[in-house]
Amino acid sequence: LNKADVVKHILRDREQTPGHKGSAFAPANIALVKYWGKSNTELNVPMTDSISVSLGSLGAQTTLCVRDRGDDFVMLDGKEVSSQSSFYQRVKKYLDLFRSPLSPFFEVETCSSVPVAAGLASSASGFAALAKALDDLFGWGLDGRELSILARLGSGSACRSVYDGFVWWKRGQSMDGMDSYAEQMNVEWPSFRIGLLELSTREKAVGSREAMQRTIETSHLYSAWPEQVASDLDDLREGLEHRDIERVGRVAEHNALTMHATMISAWPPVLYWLPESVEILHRVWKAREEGTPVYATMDAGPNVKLLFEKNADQSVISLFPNLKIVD
Ligand code: 2P0
Repeated sequence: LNKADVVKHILRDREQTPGHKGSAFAPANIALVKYWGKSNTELNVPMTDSISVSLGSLGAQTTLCVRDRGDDFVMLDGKEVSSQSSFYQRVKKYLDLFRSPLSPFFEVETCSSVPVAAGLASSASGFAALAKALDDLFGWGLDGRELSILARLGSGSACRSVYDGFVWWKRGQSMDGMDSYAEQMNVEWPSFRIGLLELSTREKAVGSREAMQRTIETSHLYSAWPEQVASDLDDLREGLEHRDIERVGRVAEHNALTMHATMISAWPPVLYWLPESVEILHRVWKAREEGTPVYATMDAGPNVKLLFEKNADQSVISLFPNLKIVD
């Protein structure tokens, strides 16, 4: 089964005539229990479940309409994206799944409020917003499960960006990935805070797609990863139910460091950290020793994200003056 079969299956009884315009917003997300490794690289079906938190108003706003000739036209933050760029190619390849004689080409305009330098995957909010904008353009009326599956075909983590709040992506069991989608968790925690520390604007050396594949193929530590994730998922779910920042922070930080340990043990090694990343980790641990419940998580880049509660925000800001708190 390939992506086109999945799309055909989801859209089998749906409208093919596009409307004038579709638009949608999707938030970025940060995983607290990470997704690292696929059981199906074509369909982005993950080896394990993962849990994330969406970033409110930080994300992608996308508007879409049909063009009847030429080629796809892509704008990002008000600028035309070159058809030579990998960004354009990735969008085009995704749109290939939705073409018909009534919609041969598309015009896509995306505005991203995700700070580029903060190391937040723009592909997650980008593909979630694109899937939702397509749904709006064609008037399909897809439900969350279907939107999540379509977003996953663009980028794995995008399937979590279909929702706000805390989100659980179930890896599923079936070969075609039809049961691999995200759902919103029933957790209200308005005082939970995420802080972003921007370290580097440099392009990452290895993309996460290649890095996770390399980890699976070459790291002996990878066999321990699914086990760690299974116990972290239970631990995190309970921590979230009790809004227990010490438990949620501990699980998230431990899970992130285990993911990095696993990829560092790949060959060639995948080490996203810069000296500043390590320095910040030490500062986080010192802050905890001195009584501030603040925790760190890191993704496929050198930047560090902090997790804490609202009542700690003054002390966290005084320790990390450059922190951008997500609202
Ligand atoms: C996550 N990351 O759970 C993990 C943690 C990065 C580190 O999902 O190949 O862009 O498109 O499925 O989703 C980044 O990987 O990869 C990611 P693809 P994706 O957020």
